[in-house]
Amino acid sequence: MDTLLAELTAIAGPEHVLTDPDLTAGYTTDWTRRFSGPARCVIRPGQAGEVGAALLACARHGVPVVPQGGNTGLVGGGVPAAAGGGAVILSARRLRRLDPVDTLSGQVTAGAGVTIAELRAHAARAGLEYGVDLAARDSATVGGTIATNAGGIQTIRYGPTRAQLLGLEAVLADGSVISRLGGLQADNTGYDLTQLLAGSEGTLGVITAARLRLRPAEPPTLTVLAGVPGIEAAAALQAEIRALLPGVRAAEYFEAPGLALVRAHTGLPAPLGREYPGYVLVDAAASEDEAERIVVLAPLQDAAVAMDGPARASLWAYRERHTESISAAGIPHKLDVALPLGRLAAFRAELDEVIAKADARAIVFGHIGAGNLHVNVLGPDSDDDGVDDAVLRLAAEHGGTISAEHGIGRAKAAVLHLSRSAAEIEAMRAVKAALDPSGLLNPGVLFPPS
Ligand code: FAD
Ligand code: 2HG
Ligand code: ZN
Repeated sequence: MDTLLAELTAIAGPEHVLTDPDLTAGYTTDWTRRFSGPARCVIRPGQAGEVGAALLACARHGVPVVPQGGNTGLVGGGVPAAAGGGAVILSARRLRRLDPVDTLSGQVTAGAGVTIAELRAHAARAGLEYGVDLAARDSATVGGTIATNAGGIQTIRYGPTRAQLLGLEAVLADGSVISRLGGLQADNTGYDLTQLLAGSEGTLGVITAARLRLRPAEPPTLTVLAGVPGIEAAAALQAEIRALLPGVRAAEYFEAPGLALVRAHTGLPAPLGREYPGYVLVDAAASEDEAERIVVLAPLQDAAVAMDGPARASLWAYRERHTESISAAGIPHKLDVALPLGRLAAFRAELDEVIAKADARAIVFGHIGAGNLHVNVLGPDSDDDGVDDAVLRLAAEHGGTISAEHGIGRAKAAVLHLSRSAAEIEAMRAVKAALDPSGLLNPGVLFPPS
């Protein structure tokens, strides 16, 4: 056993340092299967102190560390580089503290390894709700969603993960611990290190716990799935519904090719009486009066309307099962862009030309209420970035961003400049250099090679 391995084994115990390829396989390849890299080992610390000791040991040996949560990330940020020199994967999944809900403040402290489903269920038992929800809820973790600043289906209602974040505990590259779990809602004392770590994608520190804001429970009572002629009509319809219903929580979009893949993969029946080029799914907390006000809208004449849990879930399945259904058809290039709502139609039309030139096919869906489209491209080889570049450039040309919610990871590090100015990248690099001077935390993620 090499010295580092011996030190890590002494820190976390032999059962929590994995080297057997059968055991590490689930950690070294990402959810999409597009990104994969060798790891010297996987360490699964059980508490923040062990995280600090592990980071110090790796630093002494000059070995890079890749923090990982549920490994549901879609931009390759949670697995080592393909040509990596054998990083240590630090899995935060065993950091499973989950304190009782503080109902007075509407807050909770959760360990980085708690899943979003567990957190949401915990909040619900106290009559409260955690504002972030996403289809990966059973595996995605508190730490991973903070590190990526995950969005999800409720972003238009409650904002992304950083909007739920009141404080966190994290271990920095030098092993020091920063801890702000006090839950102060008013605290104006200099740089906001909590928010700095949100969206840092494992490059500034390992998040071990977080203090999170909860919301009064507001169960959705109405789900509507309507067909539309295209994306422009979809953007208009969701805006019309949101103007009539103040309680809209989600406004989602998908298209006929995605629906066909979902139906082929799941065996679900057609959702509506006929086929449409596009579909809008809206979820809302609405009174019966409000519901009646919107079901008379012209585009909703052939809509499916659900008002109880199981019926709502069966409508959501058409949207939420896109990701797994696409993966069943191939290894996708996942491009997660957002555009001003007024630019969606122009972007969508030009996207077809870009995809045709690449001899590929695109499945387009997403959180249309936030202008966020998931462009999944099937066809090009995994290591061929040509189509990725073309689609991301197109989004930037239309005033959009190259990442709405999944982050930059390894997948988009080389094109960060499409969404960030040279001055911004320089400032971000300065922060990185100050907190991780040896560059051992997730090298190759977020920043283009210098
Ligand atoms: P991982 O994948 O393990 O890691 C993601 C990144 O965070 C990596 O850079 C990693 O280094 C870093 N990281 C992980 N844990 C820590 C930690 N404790 N400290 C520091 N850094 C850490 N994303 C959305 O935003 N919205 C969606 O609607 C959405 N839906 C999805 C649906 C499906 C079916 C799938 C498979 C994915 C979806 N995702 C979505 C993407 C993914 O779930 C999110 O990016 C999520 O935040 C990743 O969490 P994780 O725990 O799996 O992190
Ligand atoms: C979603 O909104 C996720 O379902 C995954 O962000 C998107 O698979 C994707 O591209
Ligand atoms: Zn999404």
